[in-house]
Amino acid sequence: MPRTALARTGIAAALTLLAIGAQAQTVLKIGYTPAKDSHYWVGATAFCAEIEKNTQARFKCQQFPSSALGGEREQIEAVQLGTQDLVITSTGPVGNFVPEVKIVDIPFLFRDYDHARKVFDGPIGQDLLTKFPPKGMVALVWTENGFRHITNSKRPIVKPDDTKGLKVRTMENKVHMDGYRTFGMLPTPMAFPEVFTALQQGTVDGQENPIPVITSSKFSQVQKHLSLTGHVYSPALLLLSNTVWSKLSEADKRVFLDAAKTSAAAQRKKVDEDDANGVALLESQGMQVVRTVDKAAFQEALKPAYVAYAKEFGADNIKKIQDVK
Ligand code: EAX
Repeated sequence: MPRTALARTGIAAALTLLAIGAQAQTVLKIGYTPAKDSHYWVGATAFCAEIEKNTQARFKCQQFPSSALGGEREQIEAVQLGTQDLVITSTGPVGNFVPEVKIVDIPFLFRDYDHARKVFDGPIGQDLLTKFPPKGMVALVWTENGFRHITNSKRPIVKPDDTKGLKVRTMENKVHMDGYRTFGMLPTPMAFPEVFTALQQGTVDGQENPIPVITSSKFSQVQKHLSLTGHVYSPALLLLSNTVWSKLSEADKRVFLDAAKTSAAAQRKKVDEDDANGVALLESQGMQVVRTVDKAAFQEALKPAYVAYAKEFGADNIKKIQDVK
């Protein structure tokens, strides 16, 4: 073969390889409500790095932090439809899609991080993950938002009575709202993208979220008081559209599930770090922090709600979660 022809063949072959490479690369859209550098971003970044590395870059991600793809309910709907590939979401709106999940949103159900992580990584949590595929989504892993605390612009909160009459933004979550009403507060459900402005304009007096959300959302700019109520554990999930999952090879499915585990570990680590450092940071930004909250009084106030929870979810099922050591 003459030299130029040989060169041409070589170039053509290289171009074909490039084309195959380009064709075979799938870019997955992953969204979440917290900002870049938040715990969700850490989780997403770890997941994306793992799948890219372990599929020889046949898969990579494009990240959409800061609610760029909407609130959590909207993003879950998009994942269900397959117009969005992945979402990391709190369980806030999840019970409206997969009712079995609602039980984990009961306030004061989990003693501490250890307890919660054990439940979600154990049989109870893993069984809940199996409820998602019939709803059009694969729940790859339980990850974490953190224990939620109340912030507000009016006064320090030590006991339930201090919340009386406060308009507090909550997630669109009936289990939370029913519980919080027993504290005395007026729960106002609202999608996350609206929260900062609502706090700024005084449409609501307060909100409740874990430290990593309070710091990454800069709520200290619009809230004076932080009470470390830890009134509910807020789990999170990494959800993948069935549309993507059903096209994956068995080997790629394994890669995605392993990547999800790595991601959850990284996200939980970031929650730990933010919980350890975030409160002092918020103080330095001008927030007044109540560290000693009368948790027993909050639990006492919650008793009527627990009667209703037991009716709805079964006292046995609640006890099964509480009994995990
Ligand atoms: O998942 O809506 C909320 O308050 C959530 O905690 C936030 O979107 C992160």
